[in-house]
Formats: sequence, structure tokens, C-alpha cells
Amino acid sequence: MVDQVKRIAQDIRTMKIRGAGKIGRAAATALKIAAKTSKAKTSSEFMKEIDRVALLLIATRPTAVSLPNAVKFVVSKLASMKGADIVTLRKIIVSRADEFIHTSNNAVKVIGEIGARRISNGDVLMTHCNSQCALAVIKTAFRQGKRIKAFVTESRPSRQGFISVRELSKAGVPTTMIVDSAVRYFIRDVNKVVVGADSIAANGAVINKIGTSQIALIAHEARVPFFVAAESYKFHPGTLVGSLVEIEERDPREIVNPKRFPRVKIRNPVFDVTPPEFIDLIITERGIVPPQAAYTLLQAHFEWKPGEELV
Ligand code: RUB
Repeated sequence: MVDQVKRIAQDIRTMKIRGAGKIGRAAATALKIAAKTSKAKTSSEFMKEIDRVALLLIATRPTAVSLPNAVKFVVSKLASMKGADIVTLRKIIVSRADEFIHTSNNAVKVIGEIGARRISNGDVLMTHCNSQCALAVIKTAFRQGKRIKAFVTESRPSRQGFISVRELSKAGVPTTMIVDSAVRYFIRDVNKVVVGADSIAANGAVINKIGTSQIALIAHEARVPFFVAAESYKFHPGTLVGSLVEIEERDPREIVNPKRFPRVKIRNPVFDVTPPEFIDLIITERGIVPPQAAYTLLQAHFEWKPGEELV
């Protein structure tokens, strides 16, 4: 396995590459590099090598299903290609990786266009963390000439809100940054919330950056519509058969140096689950759906029937 592939895995683990869509595309890129640089002498060696890379990538972060979904998309054709030569196998991985990256980038653009239809002139929007899909909705609406404003939460502990405020203000959107705990204070000034997703479960629950569910609860209380913007590959196939989405818990040092608080436990879960009752709609590249449609969407996307095993 070449260093470049190991580096991409490491960059995902350390969050140098972050955000569900980006890590999916980075994983596809890593598989493409692995296929191109493989020194395997036989097809079975090649397949084993791709398998190792796939497992390494999937193990980097547990919550965003975009990562295993991207990997599966790229490698899935190999299983039926036993007997094919290395040149053919290499071509398949490269073209599937390119297809994933292209489709994924295009989905963000389309989500921006579809989502912007739900944004009105004068809207004040709130977003959390840094989601390319959520920002695509806000930026597209603004580019269409709608006079909108945005509130962005800081998103502790990693402060991805900094990335969002830079991106939105660069695009010209009047942007206000607030600390995460100020959401309820400002919700009265907001009339729509738009966030992204790392995974969407079959029951329509959305897993996204820690704090998302608090914002949804606050929006629900204040009767502010709550939108989720996410590509189809953020729907989690395992949840069709009862798997739970693993919530990543990261190093407490991302919050504070634990040495300053001896004998104190510091916990750092980085995602949470927003129940479907608090979500008004999910904006995908295939159109807008209510969270209750997640099951049907998943079934169609993974061509799955009840009772079947999921591979
Ligand atoms: C990022 C995060 C984003 C989603 C969606 O978390 O929660 O809201 O990944 O992003 P982290 P996108 O910074 O821990 O990866 O729409 O860009 O896929």
C-alpha cells in the first residue's frame, strides 16, 4: 500500500479531511490511487490489496455512512469479476471511483438548487457545523438574489463553524456567528434551520454533528422549520435491518487538556441523533422527501427487499 493511500486514511482519522461527503470522495480517491499503484502480480493479490485498503478506510471514522457507502460503491463490482485480469480490475476501480466522485460533487450542486426553492426572500437561516450540502442551499438561494442572512453556530469542540462563516461571508451572505449555547436565545430571529447529515436511519432519524438534536428541539419548540440537506448515499443501509449507527467519541483533549481537571471524566461524543419528529424535510439530489420516506428511499437505493441479507 503506497504512502499516499495511508496518508488519506490518516487525514480522515485526524479530521484534516472531514465532512461526510468529503470523506466519501477522499476514500474513493484513495482506492483509485491504490488500484493505479498496485504492484500485485495476480488478480487475487490485487483483490486482496484493494480489500485491505477498503478496510483501512472504513475503520478511520465510524459514524458517516458516506464512507462505507463510497467504498462499497467503488469495490462492489469486483466480487463478480473473478477470473478477470488485473488491467480490467484496475480499470473498474478507477472508473467506479471517478463515477462516485463526479456523482457526489454533482449531488451537492443539485441539492443546492432544489433546497434553494424552499428559501424565500428575507429568510434568516441557521446552520450548524460545516456541511457542504447545507451551505450549498444557503449560497444558491443567495446567488439567486434572495436577500437572506445566516446564523452559524461555533460547533464546539472542533469549531467547524469557523469554516462555514468564512465560506458564507466570502460568498457575500450576511453572517452572524454564535456559540452553540446561544441557539435558543437567537431562534426568535431565525425562520429556517438547514443542516447536513452524516447518516440517515431507516426511520428518518438524522445523525449529524453533536448539538444538532438540541437545535432541532429548540426549532421545534419555536415552530421554526428544520431542514436536512444530504445526498442519497448518506442513507444508512444497516439501519434497514436494525443496526444502530455508531456515534464516534473522540479524544477529550479536543475539548480541553484533561491535566487541568484531575479526577474529572471528560466525554467527547461528536455526533447525535435527531428524531424524525423534529425534521420537516430532507433535501436530496433526487428531490425533497419527508423523513418518513427514508425507509422507501433506502429500499430503492440498495435494491433491498425485507428478509434479504444486506451485503
Ligand atoms: C461534519 C458534519 C456535517 C456532515 C455533513 O462533522 O457533521 O454536518 O458531515 O457534511 P465532522 P457534508 O467535521 O466531524 O466530519 O454535507 O459536507 O457532507
